[in-house]
This record gives sequence, C-alpha cells and structure tokens, in this order.
Amino acid sequence: MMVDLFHNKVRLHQGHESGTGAQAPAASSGSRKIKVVQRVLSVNEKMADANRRLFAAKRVFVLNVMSSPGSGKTTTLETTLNRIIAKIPSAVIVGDICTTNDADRLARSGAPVVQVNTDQFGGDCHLAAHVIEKAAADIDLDAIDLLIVENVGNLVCPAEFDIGEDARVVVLSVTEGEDKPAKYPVMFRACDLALLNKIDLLPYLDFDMDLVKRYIEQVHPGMPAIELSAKTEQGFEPWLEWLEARVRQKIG
Ligand SMILES: Nc1nc2c(ncn2[C@@H]2O[C@H](COP(=O)(O)OP(=O)(O)O)[C@@H](O)[C@H]2O)c(=O)[nH]1
Ligand SMILES: [Mg+2]
Ligand SMILES: [Zn+2]
Repeated sequence: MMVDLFHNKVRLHQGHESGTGAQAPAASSGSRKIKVVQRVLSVNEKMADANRRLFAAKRVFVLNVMSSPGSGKTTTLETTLNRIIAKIPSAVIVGDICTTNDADRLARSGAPVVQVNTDQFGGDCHLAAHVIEKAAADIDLDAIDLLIVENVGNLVCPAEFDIGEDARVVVLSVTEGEDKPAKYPVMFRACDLALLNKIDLLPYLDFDMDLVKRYIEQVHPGMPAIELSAKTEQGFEPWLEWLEARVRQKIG
C-alpha cells in the first residue's frame, strides 16, 4: 500500500523531473521507488533553498496559500490585498492548471500579479520551487515586502513542495465538512495557520466549528485557526494582524 502511494506520487509529479533535470525511472522494486521519491524531493529542496536565499537577500516575506479548489483563496486574497496594499507593498504569484481568471481578479488590487498556468508543465497540481523561481524573475522584488503565492487548488501535494516560503496558510471553507483536517493531515501539519472561510454561510449548514478545530488540534497541536468570511470581511482583523506581524518580523 505504501509503495503504491509512492508510485502514484512519482507519476503525478513526473513533469517536474524533466523540468529540473532529474529522471524518474520506472522502478520495479519498492525500495527503488522510495529512492526516486527522495531524489525528486531533494531536487525541489535545493531549488527552494535558493529561492529562500533570494527572498532573504531582497527582504521579501513569502506566503504560500493552499486549499482545495473553491474554498476561497482568491476571494480571501482579494480582500486581504485591498486592506493591506497601502501599508505593505505586495505582489502575487497565482497557479492554476488553466486560465488567467484569478490573476485578473487579484490584479484589480493594484498588486503586480504573475499567473502560472501549469498546463505548460504537464498540468501539475502544485507549484514547485523552480516554477516559483521563474515567476519571481518577473517581479521587482526590491519594490515589495510581501509575495503571496496562491497555490494550485489541491489539499494533497502542494503541502509536500517547499517553494522557499516563510509561512504557509491553508484555507478551509465551512462547506467542505469538518473532517478534512483528519483526511488531509499532511496539509494541515505543513501549515502555520488555518483560515476557516465562508462563515457567512454557517446559518445554512450543519458545520460543527468545535469539531473542525478539534481535528486541527489533533493533527497539528497548537496551530491557530481563524474564522472569517472573505465575502463579508467578518473576522479579517485577527488574520491581517497575524500576517502583518509575520511580515514585520522578517523585514523589520
Ligand atoms: N458565501 C461566501 N462565498 C465565498 C466566500 N469566499 C469565497 N466565496 C465564493 O466561493 C467561490 C470560490 O471562491 P474562490 O476565491 O475563487 O476560491 P479558490 O478556488 O480557492 O480561489 C466563489 O464563488 C466565491 O465567490 C465567503 O467567504 N463566503
Ligand atoms: Mg483561486
Ligand atoms: Zn502535485
């Protein structure tokens, strides 16, 4: 079972191996498959370290925002940018398999936005470090303090790809069910903060807020979770305070 999971992962991310110069040979034994995965991740880790050094030199705080499709990453980021852009010069890299819809929405805030369409990279379901490196080359890093990455909508593999970020946020909307932190623990363990979005819809749902917070606490003890609505902006103050404090901590 473990081996099958690893095998799936190698196939899922094969597009990046050709992109980064590594090969993912079709391995037949379980142990060889595991070696391939380790090599894939270490190539990404080296690129992520290079990104991290660049962002440190440029004094840019990098936030990686992840979630399943439709939980409200773009809407949350539109509101966030509108509220902070005057205080914190920011730019966005947004990843989708296809379309520039999210980039068009986010650009209305006035922030420079780079859209990555992963169909050029084999339709990948996450952003890897070398993709961020290329996208960041199109942004004037000297002009910004905050670089937000809206990752591809997916609660699984984006959590496993370090992109050189300083913090990771997972958005979970109340329409997705309380059990998602238990079902996708790798994502919730990898993050520093959970945003529980769409609370304006709670009156119409059976969503149990205490239960989702218990699941989050089980998989990642101590991780904060903030309830908010990207639509009504209810609950945004604690989120913006968290973000601003983290940015200031890095850039001074
Ligand atoms: N009611 C409600 N709808 C929301 C909220 N945030 C996002 N949405 C809606 O959810 C859908 C998906 O949002 P989007 O930001 O595109 O999600 P993404 O795929 O994670 O970027 C859109 O129709 C949004 O208008 C919210 O706080 N409340
Ligand atoms: Mg989006
Ligand atoms: Zn992926």
